[in-house]
Amino acid sequence: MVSTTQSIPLVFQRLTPEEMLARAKAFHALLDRRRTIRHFSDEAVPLAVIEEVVRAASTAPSGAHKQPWTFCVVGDPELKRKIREAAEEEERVNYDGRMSEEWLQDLKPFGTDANKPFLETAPWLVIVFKRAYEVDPDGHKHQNYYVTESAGIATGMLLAAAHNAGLATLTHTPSPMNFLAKVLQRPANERPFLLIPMGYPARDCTVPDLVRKPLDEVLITHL
Ligand code: IYR
Repeated sequence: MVSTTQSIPLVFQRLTPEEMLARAKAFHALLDRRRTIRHFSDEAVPLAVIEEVVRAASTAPSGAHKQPWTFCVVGDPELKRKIREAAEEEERVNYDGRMSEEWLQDLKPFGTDANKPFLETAPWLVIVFKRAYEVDPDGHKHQNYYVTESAGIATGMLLAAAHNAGLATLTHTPSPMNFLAKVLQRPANERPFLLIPMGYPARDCTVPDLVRKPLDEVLITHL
């Protein structure tokens, strides 16, 4: 028999058009102040804040509500050191020939290189794993659906929640990322998706003077 979930009344706050527009504008203004940073302060951030941020991310919609994600939160200096070492090893190969000339040129404005001190400086590293499938204790496997889309949405919500909580982030992809599953001893069904250092910006933190695409470049309206 197909199991069903009991339906309950939706809790939904209906807003006036004026409230909708005001809130949409305020939310855009909030998100527009989010910047990826690469210079973190080593100041401590309460774990309780990170936990709430992960809780917010984990409200994301997902294929068949399988919630195919695991968030590893790392504050242990020894683990952070291991992660930095492994990431820098991969990045040295990337910068020394695995990335194309065009790619290296495209990265010039960001001043990135194979050194990743932020992996030790930031008080917290949040590593998002996508769960390719589920495994019962008896070894029986179950499918997950739209795993990449689901993990991507959850990660977007994680970044927004962190920013809203007053934390800065970096979406880091030290590819290939398999070393993260090894260092963090994750099971075979979990695949590293993104590594996100979280914390306060360093006092002298600067960011590239980027311009976001205007609405008419990203929006096509069919009336
Ligand atoms: N993973 C490398 C390279 C890198 C790639 C992209 I695309 C970026 O937007 C930034 C960096 C690194 O972290 O240096």
